[in-house]
Amino acid sequence: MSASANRVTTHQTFCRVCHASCPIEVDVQMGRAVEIRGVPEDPIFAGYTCIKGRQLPDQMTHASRLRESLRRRPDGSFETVTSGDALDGIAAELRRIIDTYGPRAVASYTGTGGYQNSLAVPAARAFHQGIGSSSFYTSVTIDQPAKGTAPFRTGIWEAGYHNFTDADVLMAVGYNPMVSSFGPVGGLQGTNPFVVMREAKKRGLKLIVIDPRRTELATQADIHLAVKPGEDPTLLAGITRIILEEDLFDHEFCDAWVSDMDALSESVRPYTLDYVARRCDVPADDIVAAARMFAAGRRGTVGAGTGPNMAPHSSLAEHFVIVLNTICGRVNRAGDRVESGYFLYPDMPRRAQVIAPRNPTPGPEARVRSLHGMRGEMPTTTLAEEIINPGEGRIRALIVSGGNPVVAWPDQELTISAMKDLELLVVLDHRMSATAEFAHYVIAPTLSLERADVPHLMDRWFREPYTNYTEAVVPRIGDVLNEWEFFWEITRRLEVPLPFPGGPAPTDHHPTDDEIIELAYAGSRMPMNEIRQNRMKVHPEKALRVQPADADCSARFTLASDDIVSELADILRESDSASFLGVDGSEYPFRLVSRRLKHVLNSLGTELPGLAAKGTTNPAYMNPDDMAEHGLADGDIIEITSPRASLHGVVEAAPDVRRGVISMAHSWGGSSLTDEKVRDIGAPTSRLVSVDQGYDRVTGMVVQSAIPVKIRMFEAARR
Ligand SMILES: Nc1nc2c(c(=O)[nH]1)N[C@H]1C(S)=C(S)[C@@H](COP(=O)(O)OP(=O)(O)OC[C@H]3O[C@@H](n4cnc5c(=O)[nH]c(N)nc54)[C@H](O)[C@@H]3O)O[C@H]1N2
Ligand SMILES: Nc1nc2c(c(=O)[nH]1)N[C@H]1C(S)=C(S)[C@@H](COP(=O)(O)OP(=O)(O)OC[C@H]3O[C@@H](n4cnc5c(=O)[nH]c(N)nc54)[C@H](O)[C@@H]3O)O[C@H]1N2
Ligand code: SF4
Ligand SMILES: [Mo]
Repeated sequence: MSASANRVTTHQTFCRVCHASCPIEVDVQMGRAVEIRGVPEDPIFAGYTCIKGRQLPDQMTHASRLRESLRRRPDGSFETVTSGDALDGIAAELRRIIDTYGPRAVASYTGTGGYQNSLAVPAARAFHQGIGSSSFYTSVTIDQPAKGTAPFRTGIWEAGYHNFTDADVLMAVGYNPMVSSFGPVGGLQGTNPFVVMREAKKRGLKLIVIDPRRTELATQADIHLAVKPGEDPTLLAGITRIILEEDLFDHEFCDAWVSDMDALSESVRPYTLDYVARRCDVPADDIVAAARMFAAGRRGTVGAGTGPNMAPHSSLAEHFVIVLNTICGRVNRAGDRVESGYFLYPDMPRRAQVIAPRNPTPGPEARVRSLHGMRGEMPTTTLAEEIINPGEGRIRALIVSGGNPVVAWPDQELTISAMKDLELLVVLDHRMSATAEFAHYVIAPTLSLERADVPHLMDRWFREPYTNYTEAVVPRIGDVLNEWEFFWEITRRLEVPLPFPGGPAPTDHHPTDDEIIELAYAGSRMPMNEIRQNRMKVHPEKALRVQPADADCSARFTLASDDIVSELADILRESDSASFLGVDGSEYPFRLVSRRLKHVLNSLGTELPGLAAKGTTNPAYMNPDDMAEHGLADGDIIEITSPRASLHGVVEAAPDVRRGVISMAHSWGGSSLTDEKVRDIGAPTSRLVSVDQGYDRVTGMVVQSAIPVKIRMFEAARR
């Protein structure tokens, strides 16, 4: 071996384990990533990385990584196949299914793994366009779908709400960027969150956190409201009432832009301080203090995360986020600077005016619960039934791109039945996931360092107008395909186009990642060749500026439409959040809430020793007083029962969790419904979730947090 082959070269790229896109430097030796570091000179990340990103070299070469595709044999076992043979077999099956049942029978689901690749969602969308199937699904509709629908119901402020950077108050409802790197627009995003929050506090930011857990974010809060899970709509309606009653809202803005202030006041009138404090189990004085603190800020927003978006009445929770930001006038005005660059998308007007309310779910009708598609996709909460329920339009083939339905979709038992019922299940995953076990084909994908990419999610969330780009920094290991290549190869075989915004993918040659990026992000505000030359760069001179309203703009916000008013009345009739599922809350004294863990990304992580060292189960975190009352100690296994099903959890004491709550991460465990290996692989909280008992009428979102549960000792830890 020559000395030059052994040479270490260093490449700048960015991490794509999660959406945060932290810049990293990778040392490469003999075609392998051998070490990674943060980039201290990056203008917004300043060297930040997390434990997951630091495992990238191991992830690329670990024994668990699939380097070849797999095909199921008639006896149920898997054999390795070349990607070419797998693609031929899959295309033939898809042709048969389309010819027999029509294109709607072919569905795809892009999950969190796919979302970290800037081409996976555009390629899946293009595939559906190419074959003429509306059955396009992603994890967004089991995440926070109301974020996409609530604004259409009220009307949208075209210039957006205030930025985090110059906020003097922030109200964070059920999100925890210190662990998740996630924050809603206007909230703290995952770019170096600890330092950014410390500096914001230093410049005087007031922080209000609403969370049943005293989270890493809540420890920094000026006011922490440890709300009962599932009661955010009540709490936010109560805060709205105080702000209206004490006359703390922005009259000038509301007079100009809100059509129904009286109806709004009327709709929250029953949400009195006493009622709200009792129902949410939060001290009345703290609620008043939070309302006043928020209203007193000049700049800054309320935002909600997965907590309220997965709890009962999720659309209403997002609705009140908009209400509070609107009545307090926390909108960007003419001349204001928009903090993110939106460089990867076509330039859009940003006027200081309202876009009129419209139907939030204009898509095709699902075959269950009268739900409809939204933002170009269908609701994933219906997909298992779309597969199982007979009749015209039934889904027969499913392509899972970087997702893990068996542990992530609501109702695990139903999901497994659906996986078994499919005539064709293709899973693109670099691991033998719980879902891949059921596949007819498992396609081995490229991993991040083997792909070119742009930070397509963070582009709208970065705290600065910042751009980055990466080419592939290591050669591919094995016979692997980028997600877009899978769809390209399939459409070529089906002889249909793969149409991107910039035109169909070429078929006269094998395109490069960069060619497809050009097509998928065609018409971007910053041309792609310029983005490629602007890595880790802030462009203050290119920040978006808000323009004045059109003189003839007559659109106004509607903050208390009839359906909102009637849902607010429903809550008053429900005795507590369990009523939303049609069950008696007293039978289920605990609420199981979702959370994220630093060392995993949903189901991804513990196959790598560096992450497994931090824990191999998703503990059932409980308040020590609840544990004492139930005679429980750390390491005991409890049975947790919801109205739908039971699962096992390994108890761990957590004083930061309020009483009556079990805080447990999702997407753990395997395909067993009985959790024999709970200490080694955890158990999926999705098993406890029903798809049809308690669902949001607009989005179809189900109750994945604040799940009513009861517990009993199952097996004491060996002591
Ligand atoms: N009860 C309950 N249910 C929930 C939630 C909850 O909080 N509680 N959370 C919901 C939310 S927010 C989400 S987003 C969903 C998550 O739902 P999913 O996205 O379906 O689940 P993940 O476990 O994230 O699956 C991602 C898969 O992508 C694979 N992967 C990683 N990198 C790559 C890659 O580069 N290419 C490919 N092809 N694959 C890759 C991983 O190995 C993993 O198997 O679950 C939802 N379900
Ligand atoms: N390390 C790591 N990072 C991740 C992920 C991961 O698995 N690990 N997953 C990624 C994904 S898919 C997503 S969608 C984002 C999510 O990002 P976040 O929304 O920030 O998710 P969490 O950190 O779970 O924060 C949710 C918070 O809501 C609280 N909560 C639960 N129920 C309720 C409720 O009824 N009301 C209120 N007010 N609060 C409630 C929980 O206690 C928790 O602190 O994170 C992403 N980032
Ligand atoms: S926060 Fe996300 S992008 Fe950043 S290093 Fe961790 S996993 Fe990678
Ligand atoms: Mo998510």
